[in-house]
Amino acid sequence: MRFPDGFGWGAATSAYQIEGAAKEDGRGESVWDTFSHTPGRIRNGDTGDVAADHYHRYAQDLDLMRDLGLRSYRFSISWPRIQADGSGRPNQRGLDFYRRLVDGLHERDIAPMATLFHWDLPQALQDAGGWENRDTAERFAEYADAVFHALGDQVPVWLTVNEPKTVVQNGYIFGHHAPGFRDEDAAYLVAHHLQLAHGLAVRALRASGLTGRIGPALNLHPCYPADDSAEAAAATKLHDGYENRLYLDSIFKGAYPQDVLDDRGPDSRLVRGVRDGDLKIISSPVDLLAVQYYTPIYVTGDGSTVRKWPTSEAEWQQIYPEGMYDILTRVTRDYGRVPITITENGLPCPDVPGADGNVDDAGRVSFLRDHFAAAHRAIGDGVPLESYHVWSLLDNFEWAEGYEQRWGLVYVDYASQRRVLKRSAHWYRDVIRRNGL
Ligand code: GCO
Repeated sequence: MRFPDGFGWGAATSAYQIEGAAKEDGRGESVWDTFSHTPGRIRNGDTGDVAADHYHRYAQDLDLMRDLGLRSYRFSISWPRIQADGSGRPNQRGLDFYRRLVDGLHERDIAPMATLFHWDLPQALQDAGGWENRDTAERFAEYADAVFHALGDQVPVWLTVNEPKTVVQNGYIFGHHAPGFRDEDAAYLVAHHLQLAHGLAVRALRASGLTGRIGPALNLHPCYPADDSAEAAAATKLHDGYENRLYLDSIFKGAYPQDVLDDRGPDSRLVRGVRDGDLKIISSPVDLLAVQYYTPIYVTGDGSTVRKWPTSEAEWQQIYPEGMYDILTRVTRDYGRVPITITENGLPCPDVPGADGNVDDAGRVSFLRDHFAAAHRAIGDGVPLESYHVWSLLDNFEWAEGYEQRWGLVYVDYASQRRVLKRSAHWYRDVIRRNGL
């Protein structure tokens, strides 16, 4: 099974999950600093203060990437490193770190792919209303502009907002991610402002005169009816609206899905918050779509969800490689042949080094093999998929789960910060070398 020549095999991380160095070189606080330091929010009271200490060990981590043969590395830029309180003159020391990282990638022939926002909103902006405040989208465009000017000559691909849906659902509906609210009406206004931020960043890149490509990073969930009833079919359609079309239709069709708007109602903060011209901004043409696929969703007639497949250590994740094929082909069918990159796919495994020091994550190898095969089949059926980033390069801070779940190709011994290539990393290196399975 061979992939197209030049296929971009890669791995992904995000700033708060790996960097540590929470107080260094002028970095300000983000909502995740606040949230993780709030007792009871994170498993075992873990925080990202040190994480995988990547801020100090990035050179060694770059060497690991080279040893793996990665062709692409997707990372995120920490907004509070660039603007400690979310506005004003950029912090040169923060920019310098990413400059060193990007230069180091080029020296090793690895293409950088930079995400502008992976959830670490400067706390000062949260104090001013966060994503409920429309002004935050404007602040984001200014921050993006500063980053484009500092790094744009060396970064070929930009991703705007990582998984807006997760901020909406986990941050504002369920409350188990920062900022930890439970306010559904606010949540969908937040969705709009995150989308607006995305569109304004796309425009800022175009206005900069730089040649880089840019797109959104969306976690998409194929939704299936849990049974054959008409009720389940109808509930699945609306569920798909909330999970997928709310973000895809706005960006690629310039309109929010009517069924979701109707379901929110005319008095909702979402419907009242959309101003003339907003959808024009949100649907500013993008160069690519980044898809993150982890799990399918099965919907019953009453709109609740059920599981059909075994889960990983993450109880929300059912292992279903066909879902990868379904979501990729569906996006191409419904939204046209925009180039696609997979920016996340992976699973947590119970990774423990054996007596010989090796980490035998056989489950990750078979998971990745099956998902690569599904992606390959989608390419064969016409999906313009150009790259694939495994989540994650390193074990890291898995948000509310702290350090308990290990998602990396590379094991991190947090006490010593020693890195060990897991069996899956060795296997992946061979996949990349052969450009296939
Ligand atoms: C994301 C993801 C990552 C997670 C991964 C495993 O939004 O990009 O949430 O940050 O660590 O998806 O849950």
